Amino acid sequence: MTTGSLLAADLVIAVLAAGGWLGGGAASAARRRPLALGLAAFALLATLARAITITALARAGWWFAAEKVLIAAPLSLAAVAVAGPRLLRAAGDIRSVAVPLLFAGYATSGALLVTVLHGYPASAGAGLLTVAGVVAATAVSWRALGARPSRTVSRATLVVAVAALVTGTGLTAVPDGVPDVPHDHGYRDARTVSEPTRRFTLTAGTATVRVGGRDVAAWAFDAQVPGPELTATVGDVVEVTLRNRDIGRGVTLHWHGYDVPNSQDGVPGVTQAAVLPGQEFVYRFRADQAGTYWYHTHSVSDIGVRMGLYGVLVVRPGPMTGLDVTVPVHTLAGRPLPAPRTERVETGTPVRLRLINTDSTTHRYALAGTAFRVAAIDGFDLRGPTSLVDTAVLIPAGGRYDLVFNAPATPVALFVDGRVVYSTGEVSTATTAWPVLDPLRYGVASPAPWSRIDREFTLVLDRGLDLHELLPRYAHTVNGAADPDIPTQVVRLGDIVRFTIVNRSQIVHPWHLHGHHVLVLSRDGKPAAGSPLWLDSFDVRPGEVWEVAFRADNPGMWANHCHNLAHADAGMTLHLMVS
Ligand SMILES: [Cu+2]
Repeated sequence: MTTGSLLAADLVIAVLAAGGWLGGGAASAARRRPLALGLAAFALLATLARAITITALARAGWWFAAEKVLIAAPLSLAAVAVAGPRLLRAAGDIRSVAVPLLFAGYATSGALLVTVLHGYPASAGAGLLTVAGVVAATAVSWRALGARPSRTVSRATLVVAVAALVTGTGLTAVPDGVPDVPHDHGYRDARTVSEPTRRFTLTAGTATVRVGGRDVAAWAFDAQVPGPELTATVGDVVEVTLRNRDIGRGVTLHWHGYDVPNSQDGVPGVTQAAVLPGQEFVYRFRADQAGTYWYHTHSVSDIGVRMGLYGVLVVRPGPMTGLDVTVPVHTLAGRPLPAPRTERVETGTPVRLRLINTDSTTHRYALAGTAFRVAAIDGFDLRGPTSLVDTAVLIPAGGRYDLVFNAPATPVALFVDGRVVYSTGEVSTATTAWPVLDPLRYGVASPAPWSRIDREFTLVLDRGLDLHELLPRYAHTVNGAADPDIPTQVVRLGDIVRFTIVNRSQIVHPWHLHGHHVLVLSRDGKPAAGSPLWLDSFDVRPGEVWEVAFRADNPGMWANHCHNLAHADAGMTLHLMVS
C-alpha cells in the first residue's frame, strides 16, 4: 500500500469512527438500543483499526503521522477507555451510555479536525484547543441529557479551556524556522547585456480565439493562444518587450525553466511590478541554456495562464536539423489545445517532439508507431537514454519532455490523454494500458556533482485553515503556513541546498523553484538510479517524499511554489533568498 493510499484510508477510517460514535450516542439518547450498540461496536473497531494506519504512517515518515500520534491517538484511547467499558455494562437503560458515546464521538471528531484543518506540524495549542472543545461539548451534552456535570468535570473544563485559549494561537502560528526577510522591492536594473540579437514584442490583451470550432474569450499575447513561439540559438541575447493593452489585473513574463537573472524573472511584487494597461517592460537575458521552455504571465497567474497568457520558448544549440515540433498542451475554456495536426514526414527524418504541459495538472503522453528516446526533460539532456516502445510519459504541470525518433515508413501518432494531437498518418493503437516511464530509472547514472550539503529545508505540503487577515480560507500550506506567512528560506550564494519535499495531502503538487534547476536525489527514500535529472517542475504525489538538491548560484529573491497555480494562489508559495 502506498503512503498516499494509507493517508486516504486513515482519513476514511477516522471519519467512519467519528460518525459511528456520534451516531451511537444519538441513537442511545433516543433509546434505540440495537442501533446504538451496533454503531458503537462499529466505531470501536474503526477506532482500534486506526492504530494500524497511524503506525504505518509513522513508519513512512513522522510528517505523515505527527498530529495523529500526538493528538488523535491519545484522544482515541480516551474514547475507547471511556466508552468501551460502559458499553459492556449497558445492561440497563441504554440512555446511560449516551454521554460516554458522545464523548468518544467528540474526541475522535476533534482529532479528525486537527488533521484536516491544522495538519503538520502538530502544536500544543491545537491539542489543547481540541481537548477544550471535547470537554465543553461533553459537558453541554451531559446537561442537555438531564445529567449534571460534576464539579471536577466543570473545573477541568474551565482549566483546559483557559489554557487552550492562551496557547490557541499555536493553531495559526508558523513553526519556528528561518526568520522572514522583507522582500526586495528596489527592483534592480536588468544585468547590463549588450548586443541584443533576438528582439520580440508581445502585446497582452483580451481576445476572442477559436478553439475546437467555438469562439471563446481569452487573454492572449498578440491575440493568439498560445502566444507567438519565441526561438533563439545558444549565445543569443533575447530581448522581449512586453506591452499590456487591456489586462486590468496586470501581466508579466516569467521564463519557466529558464534560469534568468532575478530582475528578469517576472514575478510581480517580488522581482518587478506588474505591467498595467498602457505600460511596458523590457526583458533581457542571454540564452545560454539550450532546450524546451515556455513563458507565461505570473500576475494573477492562475487566471492569467488559464485564460491563455502563455507561449513556447525554444533555444537551440545550433542550426536546426530534421523536424522540430512543439506541442504545448493546454486547456482553454474546457477545450484541449493544440488542435490535432497531421503532416507527411519523409522516412528517416530525425524528429524532435517538444512536449510542454502548460496546464495546472498532469498530462499523459503516448507516442505510438515508433521506438523513441526521451532526449531531454525540463530542457536538460538526459545521459544515455535508451530506446522505448509502447511506453507512456507523465508530464507534470509546467514540465517538458523532448522525444526523439527517426521517422519510420509507417505512420506515427502522439496521444495526449488518449487524444491524437500530432500524427504522420492514420494510427489506431490503444495506448491507455501502456506502462509509464519512471524518469528516476531511465538512462545512465553519473556521480553527484557535490559531496557536501550546506543547507537543508523540509517542505511539508498539506491543507489547513488559514486565518490570515481574519479572512478564513482552506489554504494549501507549506509546513502549516500559507503565503505570505511561510518563512523565506535564506541561503548564501554558492550554498548546496537540499529540499526534502513531503506531500501529506490528498492531491498532487507539481513543485517549481524559480531561478535554479534541482537535481533529484531520491523519491520515497530510494535514490534516483537513472540519468541525472535536473528538473524545474516535478510532481510530488500524495504520500511521496522527494529529496532534491541544487547549487544556489543565482542571486536574488526567488519564488518557490506549487505549479498547480490555483494551489499557489491559495497559499502554496514561498520564497528562496540567495545572497
Ligand atoms: Cu499544489
